[in-house]
Amino acid sequence: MNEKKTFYITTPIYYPSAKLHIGHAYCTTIADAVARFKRLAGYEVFFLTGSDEHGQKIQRTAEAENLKPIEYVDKIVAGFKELWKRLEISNDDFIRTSEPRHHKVVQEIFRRIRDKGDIYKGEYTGLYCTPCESYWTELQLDENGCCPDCHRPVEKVSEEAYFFKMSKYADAVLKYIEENPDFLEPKSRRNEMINFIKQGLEDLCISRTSFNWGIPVPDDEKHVIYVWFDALTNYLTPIGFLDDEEKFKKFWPADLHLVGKEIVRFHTIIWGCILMALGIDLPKKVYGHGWLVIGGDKMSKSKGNVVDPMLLIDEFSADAIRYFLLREITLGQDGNFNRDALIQRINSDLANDLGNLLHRTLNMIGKFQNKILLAPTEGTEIDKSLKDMAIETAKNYRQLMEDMKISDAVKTVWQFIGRSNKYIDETAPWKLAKDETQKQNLANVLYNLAESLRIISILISPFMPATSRKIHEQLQISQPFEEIRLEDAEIFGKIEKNHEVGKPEQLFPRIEIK
Ligand code: ME8
Repeated sequence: MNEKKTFYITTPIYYPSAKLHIGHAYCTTIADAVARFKRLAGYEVFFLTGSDEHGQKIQRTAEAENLKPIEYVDKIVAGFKELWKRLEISNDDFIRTSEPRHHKVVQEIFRRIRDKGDIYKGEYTGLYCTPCESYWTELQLDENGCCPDCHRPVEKVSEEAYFFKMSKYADAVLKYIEENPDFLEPKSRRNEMINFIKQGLEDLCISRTSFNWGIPVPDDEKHVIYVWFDALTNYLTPIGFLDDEEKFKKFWPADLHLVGKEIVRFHTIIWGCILMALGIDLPKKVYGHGWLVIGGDKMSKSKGNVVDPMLLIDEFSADAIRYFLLREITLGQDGNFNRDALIQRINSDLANDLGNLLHRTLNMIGKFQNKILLAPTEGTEIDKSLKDMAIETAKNYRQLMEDMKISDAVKTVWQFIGRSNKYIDETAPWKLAKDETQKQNLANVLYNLAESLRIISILISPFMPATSRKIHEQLQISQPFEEIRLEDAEIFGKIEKNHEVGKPEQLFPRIEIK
């Protein structure tokens, strides 16, 4: 039986405390490129993103705006969804932690772990700012040891809270990380986590009584379940954890949790301990990507250096932004966001290299062969080397994408685009067109260029879905766009003879640098 391969990929669920910035769009765009690649490679994909809506901060922000917390988050989450739509994010579900389907899962997990004795009631002691009604850790305090928000003194305060016995699972999670080298990537983050666990894990405080915007603890409703115990479990909710056993079996363990580097610890250690307590397999891979920085500083609302992705999309198009993020930043490392570099990439890689290749090719097929591609023959050495490179590119691309070397995969495709442009210069079809004896050579060159573009349009579809579709349409490929698979890019010569291509239309206008 030909069993379908499945792939379950998640982004973090984002806090709706602020407008999303280009750093959040970066994480979601990578996940989208991976999800689209896996679909292209024939996997049945489930791609999840969502919003992490509970907590005191959100409750307080809502109150300041005279709104109920749910009214406040509804507004913000609508903005998330709008952004993901504009960026062509192809998520299969959007989970909100405020949804009843999620409450049910969190409470059931709490019950199961409590029933086996791994949750107990204790006392949480922290540094409390009374005017802000907030707990802070030592590290979060300002330079005078005061509240980082209002800068007034904090005091040590205790409240009743539930704790999860993380310490009990420390050794098992450590062993798991050590024995499964693929579980945590990039590899550089593994040692960090191993050292962290070796210093000893404290039990995790998982409830609060000082606010009520959260999921109530079953049978003890003055407590709400706090932060990670609520947030991480989101990954189980949409794939049928409590209500569709077959679906759950199909998609769990998750193939990839893609997260920012600062939350790798929660996704490997805390999540690992929770899942072990539940007797559920750990995800296959947690990948920690780097940050988008501006002049060396992490982009974040509190630093006031955020770039609004909506404005960028309005100005440059979603595909241009996607291209820049995927190409410019090596996954796993921090990368600089820079407007001039973005404009330069658009002008050189998109308008010039890709845009011109399509435009010149379609123009020449129109002018010299009345838009018709004639049957090709084997051709010259130059023709052969182009064809070989096309096949080689598709093969390398598959491997690089499987290895999450996304930026290298983009570069490989652009090398082939560069080669194709050079092929035009080398074969000079305008000269061939003037010579009756070169008719077959001309037909070969134009056919090979159209085929190269067909292959390029497939390979770029995970990065730039709209551009891929435009090329597909202008080439007038008869195979429906949605049905195209990676295998179609691994064969040179799929376009039928006498195929008619369309009119060239500009893909990316050049941007004037002010
Ligand atoms: O951490 N560059 O939510 P969040 C790259 N709710 N990535 C960035 C970034 C930047 N400048 N700024 C933020 C949370 N991110 C939790 C997650 S998951 C069960 C709960 C990334 O909205 C960040 O690294 O603060 C993180 O992966 C994601 O945005 C969500 O951040």
